[in-house]
Amino acid sequence: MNRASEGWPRRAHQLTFAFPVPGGARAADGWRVQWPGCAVMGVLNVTPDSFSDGGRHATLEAAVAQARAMRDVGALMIDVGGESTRPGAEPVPAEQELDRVRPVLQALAGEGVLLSVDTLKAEVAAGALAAGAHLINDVNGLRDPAMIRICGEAGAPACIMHMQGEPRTMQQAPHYEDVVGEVHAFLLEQARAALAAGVPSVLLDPGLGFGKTLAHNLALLRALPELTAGPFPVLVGASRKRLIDYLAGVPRAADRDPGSLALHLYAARQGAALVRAHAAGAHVQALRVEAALDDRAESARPLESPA
Ligand code: 9MG
Repeated sequence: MNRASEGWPRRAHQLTFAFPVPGGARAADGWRVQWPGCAVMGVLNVTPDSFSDGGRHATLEAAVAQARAMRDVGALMIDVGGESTRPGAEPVPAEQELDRVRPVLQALAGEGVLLSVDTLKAEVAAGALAAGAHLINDVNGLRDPAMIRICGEAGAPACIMHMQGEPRTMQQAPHYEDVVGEVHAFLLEQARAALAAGVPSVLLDPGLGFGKTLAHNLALLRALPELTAGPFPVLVGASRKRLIDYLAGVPRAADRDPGSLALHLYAARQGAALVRAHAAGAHVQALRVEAALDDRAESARPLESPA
């Protein structure tokens, strides 16, 4: 068994920012956020057609309340998205996407939580960073050179996700000769390009469900020890995805949190640094319990609190 799947020692992960951020400590090259083991990126969709919440958080107040709740239960960061990337989704104009995310970012600025923005448009990324976002989550993996330039100039980290095709058509006929090799090579190549352009740090993400069949998703999950063995923190996102339906027979997206949690705990054991989840509180709780059990088993240290 490899060390990552043994769960101990849980690796420390870090992201570096060129500007002060919540939870960041001053370092020689910027502000550093560090965490042990696997943390949670909470999903905050501000789209009317979100695949999981049908636009329930469409109003500013509801979105901000949801973000605060995820922060309060221990999510490391909140991922704010103004355009659906579910399979078959149509793109929206940049202006409209930015109009959805900007007020949420402005309302949450200074509220002590890292803010990521899920966008594949450079124009939206620039507007979001100006409005207070700390990190860009690009499902297009920084393929647009303008995206790399904007993150580099702002000194903001980026999450580089692998996607084959585009959301509208990506599930029609995904094809790879070697899904793990191709996805891994793409992520490393994009990471090198980003760092060379001044992006201070990156997260890598195999992009479950983005131009991938069930077999592709499973191959990538089984390759997590290899994907997480490198120097970059790896994010895994399976929350409420169709993959859970294929594995466990759960047709309604809103019913898929238990399966998502099981898959994310597996990913954490394989070395994932972050999981992207709708049910942030359940994930934080489960990851903490598992980490505490690992710690206790391996080091026989007493738990810090007797409760
Ligand atoms: C926006 N979005 C939806 N699913 C995602 C995933 O798996 N990873 C990342 N980085 N973003 C996602």
